[in-house]
Amino acid sequence: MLFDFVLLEKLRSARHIAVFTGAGVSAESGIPTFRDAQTGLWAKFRAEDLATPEAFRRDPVTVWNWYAWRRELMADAGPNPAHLAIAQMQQVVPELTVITQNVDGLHAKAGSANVIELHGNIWNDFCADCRQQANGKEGTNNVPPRCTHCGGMLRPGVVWFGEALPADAWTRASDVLEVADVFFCIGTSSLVEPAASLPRYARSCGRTVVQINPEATSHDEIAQYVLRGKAGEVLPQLVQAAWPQVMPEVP
Ligand code: BJW
Ligand code: ZN
Repeated sequence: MLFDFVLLEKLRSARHIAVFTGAGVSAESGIPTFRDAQTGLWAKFRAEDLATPEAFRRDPVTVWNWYAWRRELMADAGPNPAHLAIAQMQQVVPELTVITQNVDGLHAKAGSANVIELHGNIWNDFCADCRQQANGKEGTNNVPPRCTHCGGMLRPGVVWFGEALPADAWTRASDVLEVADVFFCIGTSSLVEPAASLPRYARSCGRTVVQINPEATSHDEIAQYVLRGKAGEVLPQLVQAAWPQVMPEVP
């Protein structure tokens, strides 16, 4: 892929780069997205039955087991060339912040040091009653396991529909937009609020917005650069073009 010379210059001179990611970044690791036709989770399952606090109250066993299945998929998955290219950019950009909607922890596994998880992390269970973190100390004989503190049911540490995003994560993400020179928006359908408003906010703050996605999304309109393709293919090529010293040539 050939890249715009001005974009490459903007990347090289950036002091701070923000990388906002969605499920598409982990697709090439074998983790299903949510809304892709046929392969997306919501093509087979109903979000209302699995990813809301009401669903957990109604049927905690089904919800717990669905997340246990997702955890198995994620435990077997490793970072793909997109995660690795993002982590490699840290070597050449003075500051790089990943703002992710993903709950799989693969950015950290790839070596990204500064990751803001807007929708939580699937491995961080906490008690649905007293909200105490489980820290692996849960009683394992029950489904869902019980809180050692109050006996309440544990739930996965993700943000469900109708729940607020972690306040500190949201504040940190908003602060990054104020200072980042370039804002990447990668592998998200940009349909879920409030995260989907971040690229618009970044643009209104005067940031250079770069969208990477094989499909069109509403954010194509606000991005100055739209790179059409899979993140695991486009990102390594882009990093190689901008900073040949950090990445060997991609065939
Ligand atoms: C590739 C690729 C490759 C494929 N390379 N790309 C305003 C308007 C309307 C509604 C709302 C609103 N504000 C709030 C709402 C309600 C709701 C919402 O947004 N609903 C809309 C869907 C209609 N939002 C909420 O409820 C949020 N909470 C909230 O607003 O609280 C308010 C509140 C305040 C105070 C007190 C109480 C409440 C919470 C949202 C939580 C979302 N949770 C989920 C589940 C997480 C746990 C889990 O994993 O199970 O988060 S839903 C799901 O969607 C998940 C994702 O993080 C999120 C975003 O999905 P993402 O990442 O964009 O994935 P996809 O599948 O949609 O897209 C994949 C993309 O990748 C596609 O574009 C592909 O083309 C692309 N792709 N292969 C690059 N190889
Ligand atoms: Zn508890």
